[in-house]
Amino acid sequence: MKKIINGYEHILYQPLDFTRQEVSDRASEFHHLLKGRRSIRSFSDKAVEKSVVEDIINTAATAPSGANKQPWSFCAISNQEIKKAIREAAEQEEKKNYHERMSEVWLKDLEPFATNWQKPFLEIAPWLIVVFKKSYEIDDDKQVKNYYVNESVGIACGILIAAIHNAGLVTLTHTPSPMNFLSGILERPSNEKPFLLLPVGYPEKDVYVPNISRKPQKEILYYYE
Ligand code: IYR
Repeated sequence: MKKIINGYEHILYQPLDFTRQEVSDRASEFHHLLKGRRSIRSFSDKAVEKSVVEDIINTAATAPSGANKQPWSFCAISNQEIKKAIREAAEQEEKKNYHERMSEVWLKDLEPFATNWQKPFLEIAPWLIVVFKKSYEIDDDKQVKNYYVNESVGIACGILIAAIHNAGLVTLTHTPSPMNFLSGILERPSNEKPFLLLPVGYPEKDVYVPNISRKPQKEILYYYE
């Protein structure tokens, strides 16, 4: 079934046809699944198949985006030398962050997470996914701006993180700061800026995570019925 609207072809949307019970069960089950997600900083070097990484990234790329411009690129890195170069560059910046650039308040806020400038997971995790945002496209040497780039790429990253967890893998939303070094190491074009770095793999055996909780519903959900 096709229609021309505004001069453009439209196709009939096929909605998922669940019963009320299925809707209710699926909503609850998905919440239960994602409730178990945790940011993990200690990885096993256990391999993850390339096809899995591909499925996860293709899932992220289903995200809605401003005018469907899909203003993202995903770099999937398993090459050991490149991972090492990324670790070294990230640690160089993080060392400055922890020792010079971060405020006392910030360092205090991070204490529960037991973080520091060292990032061994960048070499140990079997894959690093670096998400780049494209503020503009280069068309015949002209710059054409994209829309709602941060929102679009942020949504894609959210879906990426959900897909990683759904597959039984773990990740960390890592933003070494500044992270321009990623453009150089990965030789990305000038219209791409690094947005997020996610190590992907299995957790190290017996990994501990901070005993922190999510805000109660009454602090985040306001009904207007
Ligand atoms: N980028 C640093 C510091 C850091 C900052 C925040 I906000 C965190 O939630 C966690 C870490 C690092 O990766 O260690």
